[in-house]
Amino acid sequence: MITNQLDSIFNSFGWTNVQHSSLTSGLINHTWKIKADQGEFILQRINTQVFNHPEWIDDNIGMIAQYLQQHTPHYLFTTPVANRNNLRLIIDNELAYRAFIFIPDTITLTVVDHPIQAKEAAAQFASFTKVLIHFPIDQLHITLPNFHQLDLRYQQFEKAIQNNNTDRLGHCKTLIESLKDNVSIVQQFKDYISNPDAHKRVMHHDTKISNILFDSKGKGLCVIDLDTVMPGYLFSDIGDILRTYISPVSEEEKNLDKIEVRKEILSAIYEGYIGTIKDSITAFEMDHFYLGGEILIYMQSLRFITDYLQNDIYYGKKYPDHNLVRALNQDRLLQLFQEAIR
Ligand code: GN1
Ligand code: MG
Repeated sequence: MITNQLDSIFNSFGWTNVQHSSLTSGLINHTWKIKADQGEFILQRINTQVFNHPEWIDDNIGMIAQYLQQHTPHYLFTTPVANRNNLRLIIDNELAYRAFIFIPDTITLTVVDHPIQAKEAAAQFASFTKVLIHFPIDQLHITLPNFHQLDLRYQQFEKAIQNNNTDRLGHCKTLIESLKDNVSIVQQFKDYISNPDAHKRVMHHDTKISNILFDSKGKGLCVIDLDTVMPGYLFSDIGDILRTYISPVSEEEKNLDKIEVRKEILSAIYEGYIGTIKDSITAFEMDHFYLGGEILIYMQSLRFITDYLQNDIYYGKKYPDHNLVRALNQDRLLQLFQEAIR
């Protein structure tokens, strides 16, 4: 069924003799590597339940591509390719697709196992925001409203507890207490975004290591997966880098004893990110580097447990308590992170 659907997409791009393989590690969208007579491509299907306006993603990327072309033409930026009808976004059966040219001799990583990788990736996300520091930000669409709005995520968590429409509440009492104990992070978030020295900037909002292309020597080349590119604050990208790079195991790990904060990775992230962007940001933004980590790790635990209490309506799951495990994992990471930065 999916293959048939993809056939019509392949056809719309005019690709012949297509071989495709699944690449995704994300929870929301799906990605394939394509080999065809016409070349090698990356094909992505956008989850339109999450992104209600996929055309906004396309608009944003188009505006940014044009701006970069004018101001920093040497900056490597991957723009979707047009199909035979000259469309970069193809809607088929209520699903949205787009394709990128595959840049040869590049690789992506799924885990950080060396500080150099963390530094390179952090530097790439920082340079993305830096080359767009004077971009007229109000022109960008908000592709996901309130995406990293921690106060709202907290309200959703409280509502899920109140509604209690599953028999799952009893499974997460201790976790819920621990999350409530950390509620002061919500106030710190509010103080951050209302501070005049925290500026709205063009942020990526999904900075996991697999969203960086590396060359064969391990040098970071560019950022990819631009669906969540929209106005935001530095804490978002810094925080999600910290959240997803510092531990040797990911949010999927069930054995919480394997979660760790690797100090050498922490320093590498700071060097890579701040080293790249320091001349373009405020002292306030720099000083709140680690708060970003607390906000994003905390928010992720809230989002996973909220989804668990709502019967897994948002994140995919592979086993019944999957979202509970993810939430517990992130809560442990938060605790270890707080110990590491104090
Ligand atoms: C989702 O699909 P993926 O993995 O790129 C989510 C992120 C979460 C992440 C947790 C649009 O991203 O915010 O941090 O899962 N993206 C959206 O794994 O909700
Ligand atoms: Mg993504």
